[in-house]
Amino acid sequence: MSRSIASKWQKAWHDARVFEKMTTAEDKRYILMMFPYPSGTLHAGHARNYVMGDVLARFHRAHGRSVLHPMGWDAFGLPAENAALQKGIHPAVWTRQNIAQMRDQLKSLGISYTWDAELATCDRDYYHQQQKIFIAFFEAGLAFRKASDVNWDPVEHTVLANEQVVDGRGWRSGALVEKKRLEQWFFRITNFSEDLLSEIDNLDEWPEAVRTMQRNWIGRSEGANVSFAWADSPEPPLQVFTTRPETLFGATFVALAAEHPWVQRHAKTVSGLPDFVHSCRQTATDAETLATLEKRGFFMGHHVQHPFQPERTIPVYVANFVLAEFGTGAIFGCPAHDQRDYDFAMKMHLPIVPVVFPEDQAPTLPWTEPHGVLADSDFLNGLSVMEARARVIDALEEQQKGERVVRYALRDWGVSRQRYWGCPIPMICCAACGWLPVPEQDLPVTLPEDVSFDTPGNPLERHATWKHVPCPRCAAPAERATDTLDTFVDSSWYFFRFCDSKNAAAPFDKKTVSEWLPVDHYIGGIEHAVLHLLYARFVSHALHKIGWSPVKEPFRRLFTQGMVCHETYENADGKWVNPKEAARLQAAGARVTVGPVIKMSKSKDNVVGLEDMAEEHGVDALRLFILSDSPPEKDFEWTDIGIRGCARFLRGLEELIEAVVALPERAAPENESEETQRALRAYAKATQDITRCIERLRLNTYVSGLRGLVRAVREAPEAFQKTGLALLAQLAAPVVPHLAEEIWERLGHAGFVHETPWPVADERWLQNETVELAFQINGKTRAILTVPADASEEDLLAHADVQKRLGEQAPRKIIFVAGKIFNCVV
Ligand code: ANZ
Ligand code: ZN
Repeated sequence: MSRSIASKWQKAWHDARVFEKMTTAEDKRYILMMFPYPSGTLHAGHARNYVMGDVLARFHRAHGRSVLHPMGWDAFGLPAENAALQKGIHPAVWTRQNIAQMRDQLKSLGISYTWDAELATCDRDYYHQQQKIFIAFFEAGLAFRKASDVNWDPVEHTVLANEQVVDGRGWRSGALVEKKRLEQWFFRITNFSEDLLSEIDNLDEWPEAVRTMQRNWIGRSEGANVSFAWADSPEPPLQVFTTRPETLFGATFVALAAEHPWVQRHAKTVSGLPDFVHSCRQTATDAETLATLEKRGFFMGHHVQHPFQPERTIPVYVANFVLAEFGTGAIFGCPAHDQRDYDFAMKMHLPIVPVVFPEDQAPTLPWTEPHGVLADSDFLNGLSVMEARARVIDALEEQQKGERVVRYALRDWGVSRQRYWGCPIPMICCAACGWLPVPEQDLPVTLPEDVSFDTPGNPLERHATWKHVPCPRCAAPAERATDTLDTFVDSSWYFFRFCDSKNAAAPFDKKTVSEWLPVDHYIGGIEHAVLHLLYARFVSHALHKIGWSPVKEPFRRLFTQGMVCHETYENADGKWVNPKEAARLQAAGARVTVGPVIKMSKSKDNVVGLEDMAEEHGVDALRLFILSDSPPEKDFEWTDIGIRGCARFLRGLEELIEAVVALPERAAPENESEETQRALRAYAKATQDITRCIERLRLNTYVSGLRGLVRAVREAPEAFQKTGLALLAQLAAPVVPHLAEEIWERLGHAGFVHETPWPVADERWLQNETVELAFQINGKTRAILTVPADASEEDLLAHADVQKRLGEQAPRKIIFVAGKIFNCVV
């Protein structure tokens, strides 16, 4: 039955436009899944995510709430360009094909999307509006140009993202990557560091792990800027940033970044320096490389004075581990208390002066823990690290030799990409007038179609005519930006657009989005805990700042689902083979080694095709299975036995339906027998439990609740089986929607089960319900009590068995888990 009923009901819902109605009732739910990259096929990981969202959407609709449950495509990005390169298909064609295919797959899963709101970030309408946002940011000073170091592939003449640098080499050319200074577009996310950090406190429906990751990424630290006067030059003092100012008396050198202005000024006058500076540039800029880098330095021949001991002079170096873009681009080195400084001092034979001593253990070098007692530190002697830190900063401020600074690790967001398949940056550069936005009437700046991908570099830069335009102000020949926006920009405002996706005049209307935002349930993978979520939060904050958005924080509740995993298989030659092939080989008696259960991935060939599964077992079985067994936040193991089990359960249910539907109509008996009462109690209880499970996203428990209800229907007196099945249809509709409609229709009900209100448990049957409870004294079970489900602590203490066993003893503490244990500690 399953296969044919799926398409039957999908068509019926579609024709009746059951899920498109976006009337905004008072009570709304905006249910959003992180939208996918259209890579071509849906895998089981996607399916789990989308089925979860669908359960919520259907559940809330049944409560009479307006539900926005949209789907779209994060459609720009590099894979499309790679496909173009490898297969000679235009990125747009490749992307559109994939979208069509994945849309069909989602539709065949019966997910109740508000398809009216569908969008793809590569739609002209979408990036048109995004260009307006860019210009608004530019006008508000939130988009700006800055020179920064990039990874440069000297063979392909192109900038590489950090993830395109593999072992210090370009991923495609294999050439050693160089550091290159390039002017690019940035978003000023650092203006919002403080706000983005403090608002995390209010995101109390986000997983704690994600909140911590966001806090760490923003990385607030308090420290000091310290001035070091030159011992041998009248130039203004050198500014140094430190987070450990209390170690100042342990300073034995000062080091500058190769790009530090002072170094640049002196480069010509110091022999050997230009070569050293040049050699510093030949390394990638990613953090790992810098941490593990072999430390190298160049003595500048100059000294500075210690701020509190002017007679003490300190040598100044240029060092390859000092970053130009962090702090002031200069440090004081304290080898006794910092690993990098220690490595550097060992290499350069510099003194190591310990000033912090751990209290209850022998000091090791370097001692990098920020606790202990200060010594050999003048007025700081005897103070703890924290006391000394406050004292030394006060002294620096009093003597005007430094000041307290709050720093954030967060850097401004570089949004330029030297790529074709992205949103063109709507800016024009005129030699006389500088950078100007493309005038509104000339938007959108569209991508030219006649481009080739067979030569390295940026096709937009190479295109014969595209970049040449007149200056919008003086009409002189000028050039447009040939960079496109980082695709993270596309995905950082799509949830605004979904609320108002047809708006041709603006990215969105403030009033319209205020009816829907914030998103009530945002569901996606933990891999987006930092970048995507932080960028999306930033864009909301920025849009709020310029008055466009009604909210600062876009996502009220965040849920990160676990991964879908599968066994891995190796054939006799040690090659990964997919589960289907493995089964075939095993059946043929060939050797197959079963490997660990890991996240489904193409590289390990352990992905199961959704279409095969739906074909073989039915869509509803697939939907039911993917939510069963493990809680949604945990990883889920896809097994053949599991999906077969679900398919068998649904076949059993179909048989039950046939039998019940065939029963003659009979009036319910007047008096309620023991059996009847048991059935009605089970129905009421299932209603209550299932409702709670869905509200709390305990979807695996929801599935077991449905199994329990089917059992209750089987055991119910015949006169109550139809009522039971009707209830089942309603309660099961969110997860097995096609079968639910089928049951509803077979029972002779008109309309869609999806348009009936969510059932409410009959209080009468809940009150009489009893549960079994282990009564313990000091953790030892003394009796199993049968008590009303809503019995309170007091009720239990008054229970005859409890009284008898406790006797004179009064419990000191009571541990009470309703429906499970009642433990009295005496
Ligand atoms: C002196 C000192 C003594 C430091 C000590 C640490 C330990 P975190 O804490 O990771 O935020 N630093 C400052 N500017 C730098 C730059 N441009 N490039 C490389 N390193 C730089 O890093 C702050 C510490 O990193 C600062 O505190 C500084 O070294 C170094 F026992 O100052 B510290
Ligand atoms: Zn001009």
